[in-house]
Parts: sequence; C-alpha cells; structure tokens
Amino acid sequence: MISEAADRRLNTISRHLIVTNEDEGSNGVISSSITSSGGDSVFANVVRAPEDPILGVTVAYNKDPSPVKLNLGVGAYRTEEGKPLVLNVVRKAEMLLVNDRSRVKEYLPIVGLADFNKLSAQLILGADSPAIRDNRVTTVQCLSGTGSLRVGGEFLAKHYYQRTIYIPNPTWGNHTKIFALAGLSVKTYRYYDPVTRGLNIQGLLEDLGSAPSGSIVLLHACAHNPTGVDPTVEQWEQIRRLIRSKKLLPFFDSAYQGFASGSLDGDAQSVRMFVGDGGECFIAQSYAKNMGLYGERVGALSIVCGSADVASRVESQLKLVIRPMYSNPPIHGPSIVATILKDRNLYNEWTLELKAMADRIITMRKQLFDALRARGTPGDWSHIIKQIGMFTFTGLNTKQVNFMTKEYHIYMTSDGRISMAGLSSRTVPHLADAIHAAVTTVV
Ligand code: KET
Repeated sequence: MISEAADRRLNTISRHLIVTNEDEGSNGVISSSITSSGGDSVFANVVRAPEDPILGVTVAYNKDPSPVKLNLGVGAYRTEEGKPLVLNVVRKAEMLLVNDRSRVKEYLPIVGLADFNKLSAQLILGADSPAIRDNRVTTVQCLSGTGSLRVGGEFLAKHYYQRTIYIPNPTWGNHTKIFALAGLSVKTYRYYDPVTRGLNIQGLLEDLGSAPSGSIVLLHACAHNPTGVDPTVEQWEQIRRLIRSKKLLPFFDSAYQGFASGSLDGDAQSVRMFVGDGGECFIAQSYAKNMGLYGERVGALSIVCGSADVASRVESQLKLVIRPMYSNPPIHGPSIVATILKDRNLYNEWTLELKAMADRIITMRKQLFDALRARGTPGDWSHIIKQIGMFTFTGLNTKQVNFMTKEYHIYMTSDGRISMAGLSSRTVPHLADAIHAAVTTVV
C-alpha cells in the first residue's frame, strides 16, 4: 500500500521527469533514452536517463579530442591558464589542520561542526546580527548548497502548512528537482525579461502578489543563475515588503556570496534586509564557489525563526531529517572553512583571493564584449558587461549553441548560458569567433 503522501510525491516526481526528458531532448549532449539489449537482467526495463543539463556538458566535453575545446558549461572557476584553482588560504588552512595532532576523524554531531555553523551564520547575516544575538537562528552543516536546499525542502514538506514553492523563471535547473523530490509542489514566478535582458519586476510582483498566503519563495541572494540579473536595492525593498505583507516565506539560495561584487557583505545585503525586519526566512549557503571547495561539499542551512524556543525545536526536527539521510556531515571541509573564518589574517587573505576571482570574471566580460564589438557582431551585447556573477546569459538559442559545439568545440548549456569563469584572455577570441559565426549563420 502506498500512502497518499507518498503517492502524491511519486506523481509529482514522475510528472516532473517527463517534462525534464522533453526539455533536454534538444541538448546536443544528451544520449539516447532507448535501452538496447537487457540480457537476462532483472533491470532489463531500466530506461537510460538523459545526462544532467549542466554536469552532462562536462561529460560531453571530456569525450571531445579537439585541442581547442572549451568548457563554459559548469560554473567552476578557472585561472587564466584554464586550470582549476585551490586558494592559497585553503592550502594554508589544510596545512594547519594536518599538522594539528589533536585533530581526529570522529563522527561530527548530526548538525555538523559547531564553530563552522556559528561562523557561517555570521558570514551571511553579519557578525552583529540581532537574530544571532537573540539565538533565533539555527544553522546546520549540510552537503554544500544542494544538500542545504534539500534538507530545507524536506523540513518544509514535513512541518510547514504550505506545500508550494515559487522559484524564478528561469532558475538553476536543479531547483525544480530538489524541491519536487523533497515533496513540495513547484511553481514559477516571472523573473527575466528576454526583451530588455533585465528583471521583469512588474511580472515578479504580480506573480508573488497572487501566490497563496504562506507560499515559499525561492530567491537567489545575489548573482542570479543563469541570468546574471539581480534586483536593485530599491527593487529588493519592494519584493521584501510584498513578501512580508502577503506572509510568504523567503528561502534564499546563497551560492555566490562574494562572487557578484567581490564583497562578502555587499553580496549579503538582500538577505540582511529580510532578516533586519525581524521576520523569518531560510538560507542555503555554499562554499563551493567562494572558497573553491567544490568537491569538499561544504555548506550550511540557516533557519531564522521568530524566537529562540522555536529555533531550538526546529533544530531538533532538522536532526530527524538528516539522520536517516546521511547520518552526519563530513569533517574536513567545514574544518577548513572554520579555520579561515575565525582567524583575522586568514580571513583577510581569503577576501583578497575572492576579490581577485571576481575581478578576473569582470575582466573577461569586458574582453568578450570588446571582441564582439571589434568583429561587428550583429546585436546589442552590452548585457555581457551588465550582468553579474559567474554567468552570462547570452541570448543565443539552442541551435546556435549546438552549432558552436559542433563547429568550434565550445561547450555550454543549451539555454545559452556561459560560465565566464571558464574563459581566459587566450580563449576569448575563439569564443567571439564562434558567437559571431553562430549569430550570422544560424537563425
Ligand atoms: N545554487 C545555485 C544557484 C547554483 O548555481 C549552484 C551550483 C548551487 C546552488 C549548488 O552548488 P553546490 O555545489 O551544491 O554548493 N551551480 C553550478 C554547478 C551545478 O550545477 O552543480 C552551475 O550552475 O553550474
């Protein structure tokens, strides 16, 4: 017997998977979904799944033998030499950890490393946050941003009266899957206007204005993925007032703190506006990008509650979500983060390295924009320098993307998003040639 709740969950999931298959069918990197010979396996009926629309780009890239190939798919920072970067400050922290003989590899508590949790809440909310001072914030260490979103989603599906979450259109592709699998019903609100290549603030306010009271609203704290379009401070204030007056519940995804403006405090401003008004909210934090700890899977979920008593009861329930999922989180990554965040010198060193990454991305924007202008590529490309964060939402269509992959060995997601962090001065001309050819030959 399948319970009604489980049944509803399965329906949501299968409905979603059908949509995803259709969505991804046109992506050049997706493999066939028809099974070949099953032999006598009990799994003979398992259908081949499509590759992930973002991580699958790297799979296709790895298979390409071309020496000029370029991976602008996944949002992962590369140096001018095109190499992954381990921050100096991370290496220093790791040396300190390795040389400290008192460190052991025991299990962490279910909620993770206490120091890490406290410092993470301070990083996003500000060290002097009244919510932290009043013990109204519960923070649990999770498996990077994705795990934090999922734990938050599972908690909401179990303990919150409203099951609908509104996510921006478009958004990071994994949001839909994370929240649908957590048991929430996923709807979208208007966000991006392809004509102005800017924020559709009117549409956003209308859609959130007509959402049922209590609905959850997913907001990108900064550097919206994939559009690179963020609300201005005034627009954030409009959004905040609407969300509070309609009693909607904000859920921030903060995957790029420090990457948008180069300033950790500047990029936390949206979140701090919502916490400053005394209301409740969820925040999922990732250290993948801003500390370059991608594969260490370090992140945190903070829930800002109305009182200290509620916060401690919420935390007790978060433990019941986490324990049967992965028991307790890993120890190495959060130890690196805590070492850096609690030492003034290491912290300052981190901010400099972070700023250097953000600045290199901004330089790439300028270089690509100049290269297209120099080629006389038709169209207005000023959005390349206006957009914020790791990505440019180019406006190239799927056919043009496929053309660039086939003819120029440039790999990117089929929605026309390019990871600016994957570019270098050396590869900008190749990309500009490809974009020029795509827009002048493919409709
Ligand atoms: N939120 C957003 C908005 C986001 O772009 C990512 C990752 C995550 C959360 C999760 O990151 P984590 O590694 O779980 O901390 N985005 C890049 C990588 C990916 O798709 O997994 C990307 O968009 O390329």
